[in-house]
Amino acid sequence: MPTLEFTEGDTAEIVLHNQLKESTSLHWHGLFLPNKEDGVPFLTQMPIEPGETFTYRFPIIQTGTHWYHSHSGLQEQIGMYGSFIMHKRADDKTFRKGIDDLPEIPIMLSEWTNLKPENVHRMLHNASDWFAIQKGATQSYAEAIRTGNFKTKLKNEWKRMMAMDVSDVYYDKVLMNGNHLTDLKSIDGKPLKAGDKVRLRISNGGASSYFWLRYAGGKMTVVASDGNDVEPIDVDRLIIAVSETYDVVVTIPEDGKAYEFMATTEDRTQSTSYFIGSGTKQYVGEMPRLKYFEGMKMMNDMMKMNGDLDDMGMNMSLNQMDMNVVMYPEITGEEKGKKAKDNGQPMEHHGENHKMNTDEDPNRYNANALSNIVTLNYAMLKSPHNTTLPKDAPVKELKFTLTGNMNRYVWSMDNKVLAESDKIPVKKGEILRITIHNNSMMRHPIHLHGFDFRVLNEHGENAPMKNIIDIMPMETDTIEFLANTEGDWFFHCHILYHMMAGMNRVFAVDDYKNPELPNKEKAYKMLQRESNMPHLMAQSDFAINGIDGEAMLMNARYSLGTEWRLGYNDMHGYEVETHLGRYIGKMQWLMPFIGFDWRYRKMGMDEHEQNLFGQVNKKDNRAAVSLGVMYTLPMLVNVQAEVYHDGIFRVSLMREDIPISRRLRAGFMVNTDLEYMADLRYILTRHIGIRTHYDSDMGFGVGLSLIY
Ligand SMILES: [Cu+2]
Repeated sequence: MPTLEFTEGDTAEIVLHNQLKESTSLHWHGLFLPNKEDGVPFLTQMPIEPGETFTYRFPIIQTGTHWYHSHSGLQEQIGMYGSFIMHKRADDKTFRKGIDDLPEIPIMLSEWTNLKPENVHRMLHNASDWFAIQKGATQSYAEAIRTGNFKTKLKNEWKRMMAMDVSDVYYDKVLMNGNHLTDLKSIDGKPLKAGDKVRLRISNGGASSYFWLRYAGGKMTVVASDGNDVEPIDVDRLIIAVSETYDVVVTIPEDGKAYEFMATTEDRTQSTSYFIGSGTKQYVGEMPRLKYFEGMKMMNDMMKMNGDLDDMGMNMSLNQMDMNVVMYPEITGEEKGKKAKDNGQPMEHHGENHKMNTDEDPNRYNANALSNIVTLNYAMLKSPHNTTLPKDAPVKELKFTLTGNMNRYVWSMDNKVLAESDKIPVKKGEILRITIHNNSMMRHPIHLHGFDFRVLNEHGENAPMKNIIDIMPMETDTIEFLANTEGDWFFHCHILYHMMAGMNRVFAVDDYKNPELPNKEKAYKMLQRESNMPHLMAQSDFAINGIDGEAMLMNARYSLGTEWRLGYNDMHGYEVETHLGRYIGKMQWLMPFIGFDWRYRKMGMDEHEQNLFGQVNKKDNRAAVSLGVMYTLPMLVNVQAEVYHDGIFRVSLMREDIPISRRLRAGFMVNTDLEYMADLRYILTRHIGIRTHYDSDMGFGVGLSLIY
């Protein structure tokens, strides 16, 4: 979408004609505006239906680099975003000569997947490991054994973790302003030459990707974040969180060369570049592959058996301690056994000296202490102005813990999704001081609509102003802002798939009468429903000895699933089991359920089998209702205990998807009916695998396994 440019004092009037076949909206990210212009369907306006026209009109009362995007469904993933730049007036007393008058270029970072975003969303909820296969990040047992990390992998599964990555989704391409590679030889018709400085106004419009930003022509100077000026600071690299903006000044050192400005996804699988200047291309170099097993060791140390994280007394905050440095070869050295190879990158050779760090080193996660590479963090951001809030305003203190689990892809605050939480009432004129602690295994970029907040750091009165704060696992950060504009303001994780999973809250500042929203209560219910939609998963085998499979419909708490085992004759039998369960607790290891079983099988002489408890199990023709409970044990083994209305009791143990190698998965099941099953599945594509299994009822089988 186009870059929109304004100057402070303008009135923005933006007319949106919806020519899509679905409803839409536009949110003005980081802007101060009346609540009814904020563009969140069911919270600040009704969805703009196909064929409708909606006019957004608001005064421009701030400056800086911002952006805008659809706030409807998953439209942000497929390209509905653009830069939104507000310039200072020439007489602005904050105008910075040498910065605000530089030639500039807006850069919109984005990512592209060939999959429909609805499928990405579904696959994340279904714990599909297809993205890990594409990234080469399966972290299988074979790989663990080959690299001497077998114990690490065992401990990881003992602590009930699945293979982790720094990001969830594999993307086919990442882009700057819609292009993979761009030459920037001139700005506004003026050719760039040695000594010229260029201001890059960078917004991360990615739905779930963080990007590392690096420049081949020396240090970059960060001059603003989230549209707010900061004291210029020179860095070698910075990570830009989902939806953050940074203004970065780069210098062209020599004529006849084009210097690469590169954005690399945090998982380092994709990158995109601008070449600034004209002539021979000067490359900044690819970032080395992450050391996943080092990351796994680190997570094993942090993870307690109950699923909480233990920061081991490090009081982490403001991105200063990045646990992920253990995975960065450029900081902590090449993987054991591998020699650091010279790839002509003078910037990235400092790690080797630091291999000897012991576990007690207080700086063992401090990238800036471990190497000569200067990485930006929030402690380094300082506002050029006094940003303190009125001393006499009442203060309301709030605390949020970011919670969730990877296995079921549930993301919440205080273990409640939006569908389980009311709006948080705030009085106009109150200061909200919010402390956020991340007790989940992923980082979350938390965004506040309608206001900038102070990020409390060591700069006191000059604390920087932002509207996004990225919070890494185990970090605790405090922000504060003056709630002086009435309305319902969204507060949420900006990773699109986390937001859609329910990691959201709403601050209701006073009782705002919104003309765009005649029935606020009903609209809020719709918003709650939209962020907790059920997901379908289905899988079935078509083997030589029968068909077995399952289908499941799940949301944040509930799961409705049906399993079937259908033989090709009466002797093998037919069996269908249906369960409706509710997951309990943050980690969702416990699920009580009610069930219904139906089975039919001919045993030949009408003989009945006894189970482990001596109960006779009439298998031939049985319909039974059950009550049961499923629990995930260490090693990700599920134990399921079920009692049927006729008194029959059954306990089963099962494990699915043991990652043997990159594409090979194993599973097993045993139960007290003396049934057992073992299987191996080789994953060919996202939907197709080959599966072989041995089943006590149906015998040996091999066939195709289809997954949706
Ligand atoms: Cu998140």
